Amino acid sequence: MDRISEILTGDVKTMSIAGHIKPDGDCTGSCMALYLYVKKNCPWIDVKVYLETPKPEMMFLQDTSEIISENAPDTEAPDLFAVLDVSTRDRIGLAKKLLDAAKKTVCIDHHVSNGGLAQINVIRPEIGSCSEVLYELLDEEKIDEGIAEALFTGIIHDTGVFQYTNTRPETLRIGAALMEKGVPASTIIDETFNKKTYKQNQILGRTLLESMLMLDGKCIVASTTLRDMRFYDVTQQDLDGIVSQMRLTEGVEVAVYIYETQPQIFKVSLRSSGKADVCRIASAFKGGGHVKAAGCTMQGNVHDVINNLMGVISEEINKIS
Ligand SMILES: [Mn+2]
Repeated sequence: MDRISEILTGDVKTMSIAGHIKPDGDCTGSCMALYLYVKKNCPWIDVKVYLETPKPEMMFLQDTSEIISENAPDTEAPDLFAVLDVSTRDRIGLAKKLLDAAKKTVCIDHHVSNGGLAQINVIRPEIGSCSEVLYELLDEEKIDEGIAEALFTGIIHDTGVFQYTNTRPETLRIGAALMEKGVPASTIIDETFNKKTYKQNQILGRTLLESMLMLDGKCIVASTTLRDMRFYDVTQQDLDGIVSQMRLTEGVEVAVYIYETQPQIFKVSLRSSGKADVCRIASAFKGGGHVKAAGCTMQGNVHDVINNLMGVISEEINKIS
């Protein structure tokens, strides 16, 4: 399939759209963009969007109040079912059964691991966000400001505001085209991506303050215990982004952030500045991930966990220096 118009044909009277469970910015953005696009341009189609309640900062997108989060679809199967940003069946959630029931199914995605779960599959692992994959299927002149906002939001979330290595020259050209539709770019970037709650800033500050440089400054380590989390009244989600900030410390090759999920059980987050392979470090403790971002789970007290990690990390750092 090259154009979305190939499937939005006159015989399609009903359509459902779904993203993945725990929808992130790209998932919410791409699902809402397609929903708004069909509503605006295909008045003959009765379209529904199934998605777990998005994060509060995403709710400014047009028509998010129409998202169906609670009730699973009724028995009537739609003519067309589209899944976006979903790499495996079991991540579809509420609307999963429509994949077998719908007359026609399409999957639009960018995950390398997606083997193609629908009848028609547009899977582009070389593209940084599902929202960009979708954009390239849409007719530019049919994109209005609301659709553009949803696509723009999706793109900035999966590319870290055009900053990760998955950002292509074309990503910036698409971003520019969407801005020309009237997208308030800097407001969306601040409100949905940069903004932190006061509590999130407090735990970030405390973690950085108590971080330690080890291995001649090539490794930075910090920890958060359940006690700290209770003190600052934060959840695991509030800890997102801390390890990325630690990684930006000058001279650091590996950043290690550990936080307690249950008494004496720690989630270990590892980031590399480029040369060290943190996936190899995580694998030594039955974890995994990518070369530059990986994780594992370890048991014991904070000091045991850090000691056990340091042996493997110093080996990895010795390899690259
Ligand atoms: Mn995505």
